[in-house]
Amino acid sequence: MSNLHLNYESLSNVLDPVKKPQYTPSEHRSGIVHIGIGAFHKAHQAVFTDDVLNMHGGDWRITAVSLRRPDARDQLEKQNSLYTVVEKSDGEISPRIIGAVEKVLVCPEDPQQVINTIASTDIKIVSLTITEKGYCQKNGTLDTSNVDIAHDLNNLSAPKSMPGLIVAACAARKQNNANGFTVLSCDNLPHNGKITQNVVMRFAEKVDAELASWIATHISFCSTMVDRIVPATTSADLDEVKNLIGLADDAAVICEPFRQWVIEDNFVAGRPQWEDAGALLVADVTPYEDMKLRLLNGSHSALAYLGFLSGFDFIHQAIANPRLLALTKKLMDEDVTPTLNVPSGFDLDAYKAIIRTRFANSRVPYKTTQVANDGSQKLPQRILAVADHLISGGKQPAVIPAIIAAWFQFLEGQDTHGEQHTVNDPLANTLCPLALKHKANDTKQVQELVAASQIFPEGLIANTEFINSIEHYLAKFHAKGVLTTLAELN
Ligand code: CS2
Repeated sequence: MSNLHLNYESLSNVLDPVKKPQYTPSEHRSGIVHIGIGAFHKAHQAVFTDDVLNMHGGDWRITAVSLRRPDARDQLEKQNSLYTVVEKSDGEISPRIIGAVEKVLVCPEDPQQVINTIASTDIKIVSLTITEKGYCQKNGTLDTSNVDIAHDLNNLSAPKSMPGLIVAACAARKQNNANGFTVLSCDNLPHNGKITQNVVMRFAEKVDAELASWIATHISFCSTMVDRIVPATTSADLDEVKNLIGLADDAAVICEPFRQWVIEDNFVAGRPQWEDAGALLVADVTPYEDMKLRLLNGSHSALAYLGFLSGFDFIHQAIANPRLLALTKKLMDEDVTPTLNVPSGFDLDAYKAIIRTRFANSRVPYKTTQVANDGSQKLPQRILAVADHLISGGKQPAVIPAIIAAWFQFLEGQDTHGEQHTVNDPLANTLCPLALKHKANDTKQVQELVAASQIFPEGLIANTEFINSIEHYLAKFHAKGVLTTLAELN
């Protein structure tokens, strides 16, 4: 087996029947800067864009930016930024080489280069997958107590945050009398375009009122709903890819065949014809966002916490458990469905069933701990918004208190056998010591975590029945474990 890496030179050696770019990547320039080059971007937006390049060509390749680490650049640089995406499900393995990424820039190494790149009029779109916490927001607007924001307000030539980088690039673009661009948020937040606009505008207002007004007239912010299950790549995946393509690829990603992208169509400087690659361009993405965040991501988080506490390492194992499957169905049907505004003609039952089948795909193993990361950033839109909606309409949620109780127990950082696990969450230093300290007092643990997390809407905090129900589950989970408790519930 060759030790040669995938790159422009070795591309012709890629084994059949692996699909390759139908265009010559080096002949196409970047029209997009993408901030946050993780596995998800490589298997989602970059694939849609690669499809468009295959069909129509154009200067729509992607210059990716990493705001933190050099890893993605180091993997891709030696490969001329080519990499493999392998779609996997039972009975299907479909590898293809993606040529849409032109290069990766590492912001901390040369922030000015990144600013100048976005300031160039070649760039029509700046897209984002920076995870929920990358928005530096609180209640939908800029969190000025965030350390990166405080840093950037004083050091705009070397920004660390997304709002800082976009505002610095806009200042350079304005200086050049250049036109505007579109910011396209691709993270799992509701109204992600609006949130991006809010944080960028608040940041700009703090820097310079004239710049803020330039941004208001020249930059558009589009919301999108993105969907594809893309776990972190493992070294076993890389070995498999090497066999499939006949070359080494350190940047390969594995994903499910399913992909969906719903995009608010409000571009000020043009866009690739993503609709030809299957994207849905709409005036308002809200109904799609709500369905996806609450049904898919909400159930994913439920399976992550309850599944992890039941001893399951992977989501496909958790959903194979009849009690966890029953809870997931209850969450979807009884709690989430009444909160949705379903577009006419949309088959919601089929959508829910497909999500459960996707979770069961054991060929794309997704760790419960990966979904469990950053709960304080994910649960507000996935779970708490649903409970708030129901309770403000006078209805108690059927299973949401159990999911919150599982999150609280997860924050203790040790399982029922006393085995330790790491909690990755920006609020871990605040929440984990409290969870552990009050482990033996369920009432106190709930009170303290609800208060300290600052993510519970007022209506939930004030609803005694709801809070009591979280306590009730927590006490049972502590006493009997999750699966025994759920057996009694069903
Ligand atoms: C997951 C998502 O890790 C997580 O929080 O829920 O990454 C999920 O896999 C994607 O949103 C699917 O589109």
